[in-house]
Amino acid sequence: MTSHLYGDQTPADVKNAKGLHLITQSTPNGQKVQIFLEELADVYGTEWTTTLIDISTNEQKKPWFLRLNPNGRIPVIVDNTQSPPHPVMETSAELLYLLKFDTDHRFGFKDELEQSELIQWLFFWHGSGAPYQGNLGFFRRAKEQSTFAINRFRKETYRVFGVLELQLSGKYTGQPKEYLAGKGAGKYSVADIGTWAWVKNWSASGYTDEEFKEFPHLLKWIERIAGRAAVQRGIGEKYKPS
Ligand SMILES: N[C@@H](CCC(=O)N[C@@H](CS)C(=O)NCC(=O)O)C(=O)O
Repeated sequence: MTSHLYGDQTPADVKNAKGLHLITQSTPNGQKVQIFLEELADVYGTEWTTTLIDISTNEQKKPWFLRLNPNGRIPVIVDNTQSPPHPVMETSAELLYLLKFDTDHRFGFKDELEQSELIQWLFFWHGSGAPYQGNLGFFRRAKEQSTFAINRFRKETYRVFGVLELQLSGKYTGQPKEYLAGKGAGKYSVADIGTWAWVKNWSASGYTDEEFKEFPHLLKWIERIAGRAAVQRGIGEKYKPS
């Protein structure tokens, strides 16, 4: 146990966790990590414990949380098998950290060029997808409505969806893909997990069926991934507040 990581105010289930511990709420960012842990459980029997918090109460801004993630945002994982325990913030960094448990490279690649593709798509969504779609939601829900801001983020998010469609359709590469990264048709990886958790909410983000008709490959990709048992568990009841 380290003195700086856990304090008097740290909830007991966080402080007493022995192995991998996830602190989350089932938002798109939380779901990325929830889904990957569920996938790891199916293949390797990976175990972890979970603390659900309610970000509307600003629990994530309290000192006990900031000790683990100074950015004050969920999700966070703490690997208590390390000495001292190792906290990981930022969802894409968390997915990459958890790849160490994927010893058979089921959700990542041994080949360094394929892994480079995975990292490109993971970063693409982290830097160019989540912030746009997240801000679109923020401004759509805001009491003070700004048409300028809504239009900006609506347009950019739609453009980014179009980039995913381009990659999956193979329009310029001649290689249609089932998944974002990997040779040939690609392989389901953490790049898809990180992206899917957000993109699946396109309708709730205010896009119409008509607009999404432009993205047939993206729609099939959303369905393909939604069909996985681990994905359904990762967004399911287990992560809803009791
Ligand atoms: N870039 C961060 C974003 C995390 C993030 O924005 N989490 C949201 C929930 S989806 C959050 O904690 N919001 C609460 C807050 O901003 O206080 C990541 O990928 O981990």
